[in-house]
This record gives sequence, structure tokens and C-alpha cells, in this order.
Amino acid sequence: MDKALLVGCATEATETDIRSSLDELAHLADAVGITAVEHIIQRAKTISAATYVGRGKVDEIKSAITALDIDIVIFDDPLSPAQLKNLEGLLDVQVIDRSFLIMSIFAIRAQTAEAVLEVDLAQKTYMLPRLVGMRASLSRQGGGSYNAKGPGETKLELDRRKLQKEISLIKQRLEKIRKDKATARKQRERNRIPVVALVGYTNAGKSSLMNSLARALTHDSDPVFEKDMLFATLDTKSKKLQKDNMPPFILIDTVGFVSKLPHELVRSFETTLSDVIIADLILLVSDGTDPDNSRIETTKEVLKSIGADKVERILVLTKQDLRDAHRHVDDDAILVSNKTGENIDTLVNAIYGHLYKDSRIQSLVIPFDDGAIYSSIKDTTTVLETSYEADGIHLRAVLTPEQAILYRKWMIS
Ligand SMILES: Nc1nc2c(ncn2[C@@H]2O[C@H](COP(=O)(O)OP(=O)(O)OP(=O)(O)O)[C@@H](O)[C@H]2O)c(=O)[nH]1
Ligand SMILES: [Mg+2]
Repeated sequence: MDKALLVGCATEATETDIRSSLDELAHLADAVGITAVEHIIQRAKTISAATYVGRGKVDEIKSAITALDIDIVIFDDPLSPAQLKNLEGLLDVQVIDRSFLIMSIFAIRAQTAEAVLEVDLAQKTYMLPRLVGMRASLSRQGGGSYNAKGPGETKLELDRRKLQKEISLIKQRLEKIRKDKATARKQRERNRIPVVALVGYTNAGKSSLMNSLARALTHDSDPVFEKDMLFATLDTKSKKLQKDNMPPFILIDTVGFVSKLPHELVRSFETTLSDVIIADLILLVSDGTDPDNSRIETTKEVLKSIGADKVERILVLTKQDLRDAHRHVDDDAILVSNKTGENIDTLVNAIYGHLYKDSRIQSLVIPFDDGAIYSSIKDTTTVLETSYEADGIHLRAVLTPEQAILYRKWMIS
């Protein structure tokens, strides 16, 4: 295992912020097999354009590297190409930043062709301006570090022109995959099945919630992958779910967020995330055992940055079966457990409430010779009750405002 020294900067962040950020950085490092053994916090007012931290800190880091036998230094904020190059030169060990680390985890986790290409694109876009620093780092390490690994363990190309060529090739291939996806989405829009997106911090329980909802609604036998690790899900999965006697909706699982998500990644995952923008409803999933609200805030910020802040939301707090779950984040939050199924039915009702909040249950009488109207109501609305009476078919159905106008002739109060 590589031994790492973490470096954070507390210019604006509070002391608690920087500590929880470094804790998370240690977890991220752990996900790629690096052990964080020590951290150093810079408390200066400004960040050095040349070396991120000040002169004195560079010396402090150098002594720590020798004293603790450090293999790699990880900075909590994105390093500019110049900072990376200078620090590489001064510290004489491998230097990476949080962005690079997150992309490395994505590279390990990516499975579908699309996710592999997306991560590859993000990594290469990130590397292009930083080739000089990285090349120095690799030559020192004999090219043996995980730094040189891309998706599928292929060696990342360090030649600038080749890299540019590869980037445009990846873009072309992604374009093709995305076209196919767009067709599927169009189909969905034509059918006007509402879309509900699961969004939230990594490890919050989104995939587990998708499985709970699928179990509750469809006797689902094909669960999606859920695991206690960072970025378990990289590929958007969707399922068509339906409550008995109610219309269907599409539920999509998405990539988890993390604070300081590299913008290269957000850009690469644009298509995946654009499913969120067109959603009719977002389930903002948050780990109910999380002691502070900063992760919900981070999620909201990412939603804003991808232009999805106008979509209606329901806040869902998971893991209520655990002892340290708290219950006071927000009065409107729905508190669920994916382990015991607690409140999953409440959530289902809330989802339908949001999707059909302007719909009303109406009573209708359709004369027997209006068979065409009867079948059109059956196909386009949710019929709750049917009975055959002397004057025709009596129905109780859930109608949207538009449908209520369309069928008003047959409605009885
Ligand atoms: N006890 C308990 N554990 C849960 C609950 N929901 C999820 N978990 C666990 O939390 C971990 C993460 O769950 P996932 O569903 O994979 O989380 P995710 O939000 O999809 O995470 P990413 O895909 O990494 O973004 C797993 O180990 C789950 O078993 C819950 O309600 N109760
Ligand atoms: Mg997941």
C-alpha cells in the first residue's frame, strides 16, 4: 500500500469543514489502495499560485515525506498545471489532487462502454495541460504507479498530440452511444411516462432505494448493484415501476456526488446527468446517519450547476433502521429504511402525489354505445372502479385537468 500525506488549505473553510473534507479525502484515497498516514493544513489567507501552499509549508511537507516515508502527496483542492509541476519538482515524490483521485476511482469502477469512455475523456482532458508534471512523476516512478493507469488498466498516453487525437476519438464514440440513448428517451417522452430521478451524495443509498421501491411495486427480481463503497454506481440504470391500479413511472438511478467533484467529470457525465434535468421529480436521497447537512448542500449545488434546480424534489433520508439515524433535518423529509422497508409506501404515495398532484378522482357514466370513449379512458387514465349499471358503465378514474375537460360530458359529480 502506498503511504500518503494529505494537504488541505483553510483559506475560507472553517476548521470543521477542512477536517471533514480531509477525512473524506482519506476515504477516497483508501478506495484506490492508498493509506493516508498524516495530514498538513495550511492556514494562510491566500493560495500560492506557484506552489498552492507557502514556502514554509513546502519545507514542512518535505520533512514529513522523509520522516514518514511518504510515497504520494494528495492535495485536497485542484492543482493548476503550474502548481503540479512545481510541487513535483520540489517534493520529489508523486503529487496528485482530489480531482485526479476521484477520477481514478471512477476509472476503476467504470463498467459499461459509455462509463469507460466518459471517465477516459475526463482523465485525458485533465491530463492534457498537465503532461509536463506527470511525465516527470512517471519517469521517476518507472511508470509503475497507478498514476499511469487508465480505465481497463491500459497505460495512459503521455504524448500530447496522441492524447488530443484520442480525445477526439472518444468524443466521436460517445456521440454515437448518446444518439442511441436519445432515441430511447424520445420514445419515453412520446409515451409520456413521468420520470423520477434518484440523486444524492455517493453512498447515500440511492441504488438501495431503487431496489426497495422496485421490490415494493413490482416483485422485482433483478436488483441493481448496491454496496458500501464510494461511487458504486457509475451507470444510469432505469426501471419502469407501477403501483397497482396506478399509471407507471420511470425511476432512474444516477452517479453519486461528492464535494469538489472535478468539473472534467461533471462535463463527461453530462448526458447521464441530463436525464436528471428532464425528470418530473427528483428524489434527493441523503444518508440519514450523516451528522451534518453539508452533503445535501453539495448535492443541491451540483443540481444547480447542471441546471436541474427547478425540478420538484422530495428529500428522502435513508438508513432510519440504524441507531445513529437522526430525524430532524427537514419537516418535509421522508424518513425511510431500505433494510426494513419502513416508510417506503409513504414515499410511493408522495411520488404519486407529486406526479399527479393536479389530477382528481372523477366519477363517470359511459353509455353502452360509447364503447370507443370507454376504451380510450381505460388506456389513458387510471380506472379505480368499474361497474355495469342499467344506464351504462360507471367508472371512478383519476383524471388530469386536461382529461377532465376532454371527458366532462360523461362526468357526474
Ligand atoms: N442499514 C441501512 N443500510 C443502507 C440503507 N440504504 C442503503 N444502505 C447501505 O448503504 C450502502 C450504500 O448504498 P448504495 O445504495 O450503494 O448507495 P448509493 O447512493 O447508490 O451510492 P453510489 O452508487 O456510490 O453513489 C450499502 O452498503 C447499503 O446496503 C438503509 O436504509 N439502511
Ligand atoms: Mg448507487
